[in-house]
Amino acid sequence: MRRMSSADRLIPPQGNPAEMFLRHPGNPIITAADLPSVVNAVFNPGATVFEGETLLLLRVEERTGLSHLVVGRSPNGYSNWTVERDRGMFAQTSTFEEHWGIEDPRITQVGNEYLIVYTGYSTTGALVLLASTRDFVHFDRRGVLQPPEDKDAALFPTRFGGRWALIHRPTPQMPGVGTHIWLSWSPDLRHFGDAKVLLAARHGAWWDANKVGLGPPPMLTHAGWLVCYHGVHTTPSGAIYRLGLALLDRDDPTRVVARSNEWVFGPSTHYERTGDVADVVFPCGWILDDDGDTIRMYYGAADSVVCLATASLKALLDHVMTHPCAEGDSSHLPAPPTAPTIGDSS
Ligand code: BMA
Repeated sequence: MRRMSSADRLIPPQGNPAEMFLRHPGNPIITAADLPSVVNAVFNPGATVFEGETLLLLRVEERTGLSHLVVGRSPNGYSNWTVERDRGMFAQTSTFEEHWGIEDPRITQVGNEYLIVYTGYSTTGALVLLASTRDFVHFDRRGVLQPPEDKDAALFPTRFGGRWALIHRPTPQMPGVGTHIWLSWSPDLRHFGDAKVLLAARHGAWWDANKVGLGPPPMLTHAGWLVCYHGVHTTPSGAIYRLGLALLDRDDPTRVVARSNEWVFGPSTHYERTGDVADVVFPCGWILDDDGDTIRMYYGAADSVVCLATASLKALLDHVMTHPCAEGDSSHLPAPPTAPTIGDSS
């Protein structure tokens, strides 16, 4: 048997059957060097199809540390990217909501309108904001959807019984209780309520223990809503951001039909393992190709560059459905409180 050399261990696991997404050989597809002015980093893009092209809303972090959302376009979604430095949403730093920049957009198309749910870095912490546009030139700011501390949010493209559904990720103040993904409802995109935990962080050694958050907006498939989420695994040398899958009922998105056990994509290449924040893959957008099966996932790597990975929708669905959540199964919910032990005086 051939002994494994240290060089072998450095080969990225392309084609590893456990990794369901294949990295584009041209990665990273957009870097700070592709912008006409000097910026620190470009990462965590939202993605959509606009006027027949793939449009990314790129998080561009200036050398002040503040981020804006800048338009990048490609005719085929793989190459020939154009970054329009002056086109996009620029943080309104005179407002408290966007005082320290805007980050991580998720784009949901509803008819001719694009609903952009993004994180505002406010003077009171991260909050969930909504803007809409029809042309990616003019942006109509529609206010705060969730107060701090909350982020990683996106809207579904359809209403359920007349109500909009928002997936989001509030951060509890109490230490040690887990940071879970929630779903809230709204009749008008202004008032939100009827909130429920949708996917809870797991516990202990799990890859998605303690902290999870939504990736791209949910994708409607014949089997239900496909959700890609990140899990944050804490190690002595820092956090590792990896991705997992869940499937929600088509008509009742609060019902989790399936949830993968293993992560399906994680940092392994040099551009994912090294950068401003090491060991991060963070997608905010994905697009189903015209072939009806190829998913193009756009993600930030190491909070520094923009990358692309593809997967087969059929393969993702086959995989997630091997982990069904039985009716009444609450394993995706936070663990119930444990009973106090005898002698516990607290
Ligand atoms: C999350 C978000 C992302 C970032 C990630 C890793 O909380 O702030 O913007 O990519 O952390 O640093």
